[in-house]
Amino acid sequence: MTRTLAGTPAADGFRMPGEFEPHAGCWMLWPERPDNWREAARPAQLAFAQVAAAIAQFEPVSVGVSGPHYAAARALLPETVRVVEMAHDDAWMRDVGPTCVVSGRGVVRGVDWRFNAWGGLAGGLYFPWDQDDLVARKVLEIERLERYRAPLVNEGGAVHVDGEGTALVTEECLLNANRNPSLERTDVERLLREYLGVSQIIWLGRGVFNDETGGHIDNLACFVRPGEVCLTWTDRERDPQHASSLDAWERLKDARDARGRRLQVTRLPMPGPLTLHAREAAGVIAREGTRPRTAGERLAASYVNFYIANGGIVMPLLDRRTDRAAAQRLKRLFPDRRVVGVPAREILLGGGNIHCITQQIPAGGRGRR
Ligand code: KQY
Repeated sequence: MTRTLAGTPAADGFRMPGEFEPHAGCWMLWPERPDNWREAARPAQLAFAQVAAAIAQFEPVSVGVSGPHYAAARALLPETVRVVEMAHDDAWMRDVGPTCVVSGRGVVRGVDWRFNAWGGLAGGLYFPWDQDDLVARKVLEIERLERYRAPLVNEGGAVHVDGEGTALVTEECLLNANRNPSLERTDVERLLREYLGVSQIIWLGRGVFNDETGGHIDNLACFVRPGEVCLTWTDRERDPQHASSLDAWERLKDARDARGRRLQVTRLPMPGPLTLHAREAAGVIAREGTRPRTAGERLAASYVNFYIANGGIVMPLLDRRTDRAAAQRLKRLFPDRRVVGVPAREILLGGGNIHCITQQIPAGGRGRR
């Protein structure tokens, strides 16, 4: 059994590295729920398999799959991908997996946040979520990494860092009463400092319109490198996203990072607007206690929801009208990485995208433990 540590990462000299720092590998989960994924999750499984194959070109990939789905997943995933039997409630490894931190000597440890399915019984997306809440611990056991159990309801998709002391978060998510009702902003900030090893927290307001996570930062904005952020954007002033992106832009332009730098901000135009088609909604089996899927509803589509791999960017393809421009902008932002697009509408239909279904394990140094 890997040890659960009593202290905090910051006190022990650990920090969360930026996603653009080297990885030991990437973890994913297998989509299975017929009340979230249409047609018994088969189209989503094909999309997840393509994401795993794309990332596996750059770094080792492991996928957690429930026992009944193991054989089918193994058959769909490339041989280079490790498939591990692992119970889970849904397939969002970014949120239920560990947020890893590293020390100056290259030791890697994991933070295991409390998970309540993005809002618990007051607006959460399903019940129960107890298997999801065990996933981070299981991944850390398999990776033989020591664990901090953080006293905060949080998800990996709710935080981005620059690896140099700055975190980017949204008020919509982290101050939502359905996560940590007893905590004030200052309490949340203290816990982020302690568990991410950051000293500066940049608060944006609302996330992407109709994002069922309650405004995750990873759909709205991310660090490209220290000092540089990309932000989902629309020029359409009547679009319900416009005001939130404009507010984020203004806050980012006013902000200073932990090293006192101003941020360079690049706008990444959104696809669409995209909406749920009737035949897509009809393929999801409605169940009490899970979020219903309604034809015509706006999808929280964003190109910011990409994964940074070792030497690569794996980005969602969402709209033929805008995919190429988004890929070109990402190529300019990441000139030293190969940009690979994966058709991702099926992932979007489940409520997130490529960043949300992946979680990196940092490379750390030689002494990983
Ligand atoms: O985007 C994410 N990080 C998670 C989305 C959860 C959607 C569940 N239906």
